Amino acid sequence: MKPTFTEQLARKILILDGAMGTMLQQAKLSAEDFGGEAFEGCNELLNLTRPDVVRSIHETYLEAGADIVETNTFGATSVVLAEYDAADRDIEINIAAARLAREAADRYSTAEWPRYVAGSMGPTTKTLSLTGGVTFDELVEAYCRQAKGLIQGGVDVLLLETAQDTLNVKAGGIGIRRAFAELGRELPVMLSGTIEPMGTTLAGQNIEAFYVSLEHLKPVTVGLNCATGPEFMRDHLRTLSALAQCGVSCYPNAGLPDENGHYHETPHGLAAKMRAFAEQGWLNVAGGCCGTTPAHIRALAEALKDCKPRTIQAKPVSAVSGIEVVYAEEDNRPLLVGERTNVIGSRKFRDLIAAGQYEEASDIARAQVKRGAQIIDICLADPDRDEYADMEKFLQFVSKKVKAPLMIDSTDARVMELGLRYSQGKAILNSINLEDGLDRFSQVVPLIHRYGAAVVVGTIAEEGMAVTREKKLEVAKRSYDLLVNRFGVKPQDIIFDPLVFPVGTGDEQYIGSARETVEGIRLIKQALPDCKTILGVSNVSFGLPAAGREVLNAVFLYHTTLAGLDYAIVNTEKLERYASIPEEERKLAEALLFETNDETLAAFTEFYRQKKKEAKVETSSLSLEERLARYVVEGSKDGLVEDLRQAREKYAPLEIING
Ligand code: THG
Repeated sequence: MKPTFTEQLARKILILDGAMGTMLQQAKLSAEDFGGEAFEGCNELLNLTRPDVVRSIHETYLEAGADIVETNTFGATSVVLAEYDAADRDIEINIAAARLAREAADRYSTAEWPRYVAGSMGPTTKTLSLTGGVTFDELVEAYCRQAKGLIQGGVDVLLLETAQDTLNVKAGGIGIRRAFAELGRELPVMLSGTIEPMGTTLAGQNIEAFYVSLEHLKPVTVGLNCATGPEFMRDHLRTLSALAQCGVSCYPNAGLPDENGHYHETPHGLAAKMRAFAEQGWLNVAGGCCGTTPAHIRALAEALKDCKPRTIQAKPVSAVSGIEVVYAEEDNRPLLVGERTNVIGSRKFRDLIAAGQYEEASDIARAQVKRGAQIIDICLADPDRDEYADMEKFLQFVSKKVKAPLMIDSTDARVMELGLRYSQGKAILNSINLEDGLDRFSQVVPLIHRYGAAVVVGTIAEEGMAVTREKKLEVAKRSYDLLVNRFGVKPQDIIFDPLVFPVGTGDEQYIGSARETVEGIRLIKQALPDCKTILGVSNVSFGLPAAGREVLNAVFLYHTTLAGLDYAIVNTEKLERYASIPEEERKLAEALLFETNDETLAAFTEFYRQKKKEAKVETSSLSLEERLARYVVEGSKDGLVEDLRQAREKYAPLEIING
């Protein structure tokens, strides 16, 4: 029996065919061949009007040694066909194209050398992250229809290629799964992205971010095509090969095009460069894109015929992404999550959102990143407002303004889903727990599988919030078992939050809770080493004098980090460095954290009340000139507006600027 595509992929480096477009150009087709002048240039229509031409191109590539031929359907989604007023012919075109390729492949297929058909699915002419002009759901629908046509026409594998925006690919992946469900049949899916000469996709991601953002689609291969010649793909391919938990594909253009759009890489040149990749052990699928011809594919097949296919060496990583990727690793703990884009946690942010000043509100996210935030927590759950509507508006701004991964802080699964539909990257859902039994898990986990995401899991169960270390561990283990074994979540995508309670509110039930949280982290990390941990660090200092809060937060962060903390939600603009905290203050903070009682609380509070008074005296004893200098040197803005007004009365503008 003929081996399946996936079986054959394990046996050899599969040779994918070369360009379709170049070959069609050489066929010197007239407007009539396309079905009239209005359709000239719509290559996909040729599957219906000139099947003989398309078939013979497939055969030429099979003859040259291709294991896989691609259907002539790169632009055969309704979204693209609409440009020729042919949107409603999408299904018909895809079925016909798949049949043509199928017939050709079957004619060449033998027991010793099986041939396969990949259903080509291009990026369309619109991108969700950049151009707009199409909605997420429209793309899902268009890709679903294309996939159904291709599957019905008999392809072996679907190939989402020349991806420039992972949000389009996510929509494509959802459309494909819908097609599988409707047809009751599943095929493997290959993903191939296009990295521009500047080193990223058009939408800004590098190959790592690209992979991390799409891993949830469980592709059979991920790789690179188009854009450039092979040499520019070298570093991206090395990186991808080290990361990917699936096969790796590469089918470059025949070099960079010249000003006339011609490609100059020779068959021999392309084959030699690809062979060098194969010798590094980076390849499972190799072929050609724009400008490549049957001669290129023949040379490639010959050059790779005794190279071994890549085997997966990499361990699964724990990573999230926005436009940029962030790895959660032992050596970069704790990752800092900016807390200020939170309507509950920041009055300033809340007021900006309430005033509809989304641009300014998203500047807060940017400021957090500028001061060290690697991820941005976003909460728009203002009880007086429509969270869904606010989230939708804010995401449109923030997704353009920060490259960092987003953390969607909400209890509403609809709001979480919205967040994922605006993230080209792999976001974090914050959070779920067992408070209402399995309800939250069953609502949110499907989103993780559908869009790709990591998830924060609070140690809260039906009986309430876990306060002791043992209870935190118990709830974490129970959640893990359900999430991993029942819901199919990857351990690397689970981030446990063992909960932080305030130490300064005098609340009896939380006495000793800071130590329990530190030890809870230690126990969870020991028991579930593939999972990560997170804390909302600033919770610990609720209600304390502002000057002391950041010191307490920093000291708590230090101890939780020693215990293994992976992510810390903090105000990165205010975060104190532990090492620069004077010993006296550190001791006051440690006493309050770990020996919480009336005396340690009073000592801490008194110290910072006093300190604040002294600080006030200090600045007001400075002259206007000294204060102005301080704004520049320290970057502080307290009192700046008033002092600038005074300065303007005293000096000409140039004098202020000059000195
Ligand atoms: N775990 C997880 N997510 C969380 C938390 C957590 N998200 C929200 C919160 N806790 C973490 N974020 C904040 C944000 C702000 C503050 C504390 C925690 C804060 N804000 C000032 C206050 O309330 O006093 C507001 C000051 C202002 O208005 O500017 O302290 O634990 N998973």
